Amino acid sequence: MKLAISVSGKEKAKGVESPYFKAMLGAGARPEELEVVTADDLGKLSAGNFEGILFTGGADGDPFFYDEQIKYENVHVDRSRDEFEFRLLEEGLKRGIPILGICRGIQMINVWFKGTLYQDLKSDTALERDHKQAGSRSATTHSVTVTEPDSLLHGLIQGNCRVNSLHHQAIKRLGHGLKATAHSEDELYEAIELAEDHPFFLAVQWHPEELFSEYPEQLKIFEEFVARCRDRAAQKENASR
Ligand SMILES: [Mn+2]
Repeated sequence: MKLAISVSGKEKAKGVESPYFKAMLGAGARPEELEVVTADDLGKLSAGNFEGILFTGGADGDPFFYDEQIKYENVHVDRSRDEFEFRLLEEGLKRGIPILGICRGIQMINVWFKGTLYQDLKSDTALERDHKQAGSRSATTHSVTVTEPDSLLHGLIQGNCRVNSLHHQAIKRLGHGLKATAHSEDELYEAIELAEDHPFFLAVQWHPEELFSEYPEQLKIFEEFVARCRDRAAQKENASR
């Protein structure tokens, strides 16, 4: 089994100390099953080489992709990473590869499905809560309610859970072909899934990789993802016999 973890260059430098890497190990993946990839791999990478793709946090998606100019000074983009991840996502969808998105991941997936983003929650909304919490990344600062009973997330987290919040952007208009499966108290989209069937397709706005060691329901997200990746690897193995 080979699983791609798409990260920023900064995250890649952390190597096995990356919380994303640790979360996948915590969920039962072996180190040799994980491949950390960045935009530098565009061109030599095919999603077909993987049984799963994890899109992680990082820079803001370029508003260019939802037909806007950058409106604020605190919007920092990385267009080459956007292009790289769109390519991976498109192929992953076509091939039915399990996909998990985190933070930037949920945002870039929504943009790929022709959705839009709030470029900066403080400037674009009147929300009282600051979704970019100060202090520890593993502190939980708001709750999330699973609002769609017919969803993958409902099988993992029934009702609601406490999450961390490390984002200044968020989904504004939901993309076509997606369904929202969880919301914050102040009505932001905090989780999305594909409207149609897929082996595993989930993206969340919070950072479960900072919470999994303390909160079992957050670990379940990674365990379910790894299990579906293993299913896919087994199917491929059978097909090649
Ligand atoms: Mn939040």
